[in-house]
Amino acid sequence: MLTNLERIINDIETLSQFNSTPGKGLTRFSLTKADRGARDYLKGELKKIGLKVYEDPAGSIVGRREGTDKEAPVVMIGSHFDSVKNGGNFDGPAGVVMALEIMRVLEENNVKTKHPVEFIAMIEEEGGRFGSGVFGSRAMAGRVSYEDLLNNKDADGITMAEAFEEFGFNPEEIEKAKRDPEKLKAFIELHIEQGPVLEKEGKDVGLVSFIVGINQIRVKVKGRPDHAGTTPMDMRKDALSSASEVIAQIKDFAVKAGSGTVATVGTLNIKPGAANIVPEEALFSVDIRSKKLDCIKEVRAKIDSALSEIKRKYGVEYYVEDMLMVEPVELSKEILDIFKEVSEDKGLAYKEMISGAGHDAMIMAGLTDVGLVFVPSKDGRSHCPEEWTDYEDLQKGIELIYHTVLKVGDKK
Ligand code: HGY
Ligand code: MN
Ligand code: MN
Repeated sequence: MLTNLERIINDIETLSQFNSTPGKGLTRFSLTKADRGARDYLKGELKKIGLKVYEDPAGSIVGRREGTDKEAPVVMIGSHFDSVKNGGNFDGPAGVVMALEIMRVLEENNVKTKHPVEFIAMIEEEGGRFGSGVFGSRAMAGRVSYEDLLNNKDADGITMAEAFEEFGFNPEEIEKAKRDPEKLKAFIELHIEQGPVLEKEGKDVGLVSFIVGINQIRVKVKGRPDHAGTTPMDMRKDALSSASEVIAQIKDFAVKAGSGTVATVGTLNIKPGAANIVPEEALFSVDIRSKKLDCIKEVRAKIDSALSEIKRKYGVEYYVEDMLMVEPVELSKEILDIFKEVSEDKGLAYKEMISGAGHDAMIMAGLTDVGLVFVPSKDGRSHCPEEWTDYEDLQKGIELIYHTVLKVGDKK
């Protein structure tokens, strides 16, 4: 192996220290103190390698290594370095450490590639703080506006624009994060599988051919606050009771849509939130995913009609905000074939897979050729403190991508 296992372990373990909830899994929301610590570590490591290091207007960290042809489009490698709340140490950082270690090995071996190679560590992929997922990649795709930064707020009501300014970035420059597709040769990501398949089948790596589409919405049902004791049941506009009638049907909508469609209500907040007040507001999220766009649209349409039904029956109002809509996407067949060729050459057991999780790769596929490699997750667990990937498995995935970069980057 050309990569260094000790460095890989040290990178993951160092990054996991930059955490707002030590002892309760990893929480590293974007543009926070925990972000700052991870960011400084990564920039320091990139500078040690001698790369040109900067942050793009979206706050993603870039480390650029020139190719023999300075004008050639870039091979970009990386992932995200934010996390979910109380998550694990590998979701995102596994791909960031892949890129960091590959940059080190390219330099150590004085490898000359025709194409420049760029390390990228993106922010706010999870949308954990501002509810706007795959943010770093969407900014590169030109799908984030200054207005979005003014509208996206965290739980304390801080807008993304305010957080940008506080962190030292200019939110009004966001649209300059857009990348010219002509200047991109490929984007290659490594990610933990976040499911049980690779471990169960004893495979070293998953080679992703397709990523499901995702529609994430926020729903607000607005009723009327009343006294819980004196208001007769037929005179209430109970936001929670009526929202519950919609939420209770969502599982069925997904099952009936078929094709492995899934739908999840992951958050639910009540206002004003007291035992003796009829709820005025119920705010909940719905995350709808499918490999078929029509199935996503079907579930969404049924949710909309269920909402209009509770309005008719109970006189409540409702508002639906689209937080994310990404279509299902097929990844590059050419890069997939290189992954297979290298896996066979290096004796890696691989499985071609569809990803049920969303990744920056699905956005980057709208800009350039994209490859995505999964490494096994212990017990298939992720988005929880138990998330784990054996370091030797992570190293195998990194080696696969290293040799792929040499081919895609046209090693001289
Ligand atoms: O939600 C996802 O699938 C990813 O973890 N952001
Ligand atoms: Mn995740
Ligand atoms: Mn992730």
